[in-house]
Amino acid sequence: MSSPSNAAVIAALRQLVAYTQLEDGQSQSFRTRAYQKAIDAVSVRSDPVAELPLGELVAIEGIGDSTARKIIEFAERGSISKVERLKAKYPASMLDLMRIPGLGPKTVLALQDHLGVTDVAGLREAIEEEKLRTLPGLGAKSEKKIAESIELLGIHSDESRTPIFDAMGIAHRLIADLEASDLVERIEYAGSLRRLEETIGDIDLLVVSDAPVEVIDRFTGLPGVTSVLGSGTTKASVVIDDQIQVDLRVVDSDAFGAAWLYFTGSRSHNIELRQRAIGRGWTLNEYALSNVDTDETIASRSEEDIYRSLGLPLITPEVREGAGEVGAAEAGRLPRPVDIGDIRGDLHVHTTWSGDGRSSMDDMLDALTASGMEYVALTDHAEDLVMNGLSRDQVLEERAEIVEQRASRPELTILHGAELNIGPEGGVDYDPEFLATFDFGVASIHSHFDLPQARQTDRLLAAVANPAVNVIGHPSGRKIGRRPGVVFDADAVFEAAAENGTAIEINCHLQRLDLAAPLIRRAMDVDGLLFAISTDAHHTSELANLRWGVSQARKGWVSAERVLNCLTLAEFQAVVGRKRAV
Ligand code: DGT
Ligand code: CA
Ligand code: CA
Ligand code: ZN
Repeated sequence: MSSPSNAAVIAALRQLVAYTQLEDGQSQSFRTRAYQKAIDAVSVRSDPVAELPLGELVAIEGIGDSTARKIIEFAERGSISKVERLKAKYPASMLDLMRIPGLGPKTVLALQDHLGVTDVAGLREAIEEEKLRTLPGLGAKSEKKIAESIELLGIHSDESRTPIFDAMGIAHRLIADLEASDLVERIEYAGSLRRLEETIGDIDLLVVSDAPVEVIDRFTGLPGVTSVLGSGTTKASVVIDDQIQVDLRVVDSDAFGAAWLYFTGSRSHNIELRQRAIGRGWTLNEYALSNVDTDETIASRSEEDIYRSLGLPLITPEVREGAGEVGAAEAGRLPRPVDIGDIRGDLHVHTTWSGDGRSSMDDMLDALTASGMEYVALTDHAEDLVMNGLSRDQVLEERAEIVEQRASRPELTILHGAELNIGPEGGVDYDPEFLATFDFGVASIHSHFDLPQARQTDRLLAAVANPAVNVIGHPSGRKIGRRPGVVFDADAVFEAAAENGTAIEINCHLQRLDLAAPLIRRAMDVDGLLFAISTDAHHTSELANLRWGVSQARKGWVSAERVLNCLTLAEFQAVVGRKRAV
């Protein structure tokens, strides 16, 4: 039995954080911070930490003695006894409750203590019976707000879909666990996850293997499997962490392309492809594209082969929505998909200068250089974010460090930027003279999500017109599955952005993916509008999120010419300089 992957260790530590929040009755404590530090530390390592002895584990910076012991426990037993103990006290459905905006650990505990409510169905009932308002610290107003969050987010008791951030984490962990055995020749995810949908019904995995029965055996016995819904000789369905269903199929390597295409969907994209096949006297199914009369296989090994045989270029999974992409591809109107290799800089990055940054500037710059970036805008929070923002004195101190860093890093162009906070009236931090001393500005919404649409629009328009603002960061402020984000007049904001030379961010974090894909497509229709695909990393491990932003850009049919950070350094500097000279 091989030891658990780092992804599995991270998942176990995340669960430990959630249950500890419940135990402590608060979102942050010294213990949760210690676990979080350990998660960060594990997430940047390539060697499996579960194989290390205690002495080597505690020698890793960020992993303390108590957390190291829990990792060892997990490696040896497949679970952490503290989590097992807390699971008996707090049903897993209480973790779902903690994700609802307005419900912190304290309130979730009060729900259990005072009302016996431990899941979303019970919460809905309590709201209907106006019982929520009787809890300490809550009232009729907060009861109403929580009811609205449940409606807006479409949180249902049974048929709930999982936010992509959570589903992607689980999928990667399962893939790592299965790859750790020698049974798997190839493993890929398909379905809505591969299409980068915002929420996922179930995870679909495809495996190529000479030993299908053993693969199924191993899959249904993995840590985290809370029930096995069905299992045969080439496929199985399980539930992971009481949270999401995972379907796994073992397929023939000769038919891999056909299977991957079929199970990636979407259904309507597949229907269009099948109709094209039928038009040529062929059939397309999960095994092959083949000739009906002769039964001869035309293509099946790779998706590319199948598309080519159908007279089409490879259509990237993100756009397979049956929304006109097949016709556009045929007519050559589908843009060449943005590739991660097209990205030359990261324009939204935090360091420990921000109160919530978790990697030093030095570590961040090392990691950016290692990932091949030519330029970066360091954008620590500005003073209006009370806990995390930098005072003017701190800004100047940070600038001095940047000047030093530039001297020793000729290969990387470092801009001193700031992440400004857009206030309720559209104003931002500092004053115009001080703002002009920065090289770059990202402005984003962090509060006042409830204002009416017209005021949100005005707020964004003011930020777009501000000469110190080069990019509007995570424009809606949404968190998928948790917070809906502000509603604004998108056409007005996009047109103003194009006119002012202000780019619109595509935030790479899977909890954000902000702008949403339908809005990106609308923004693509506005001539001259540029996007910024930015990680908003608070730790070096989050720089790898770049791939999700690139994927989101593809989903919005974005071409590289329309991306500010795909421009050469000289072009990029010209665009930034034009805006700041206003
Ligand atoms: P989800 O799981 O609800 O987030 O969405 P999908 O798209 O992952 O749907 P799922 O898991 O039911 O099926 C995965 C893909 O497999 C789906 O996008 C298309 C394909 N597929 C599955 N069953 C059928 C079917 O009965 N007919 C067709 N045409 N395609 C199917
Ligand atoms: Ca699925
Ligand atoms: Ca499925
Ligand atoms: Zn940020």
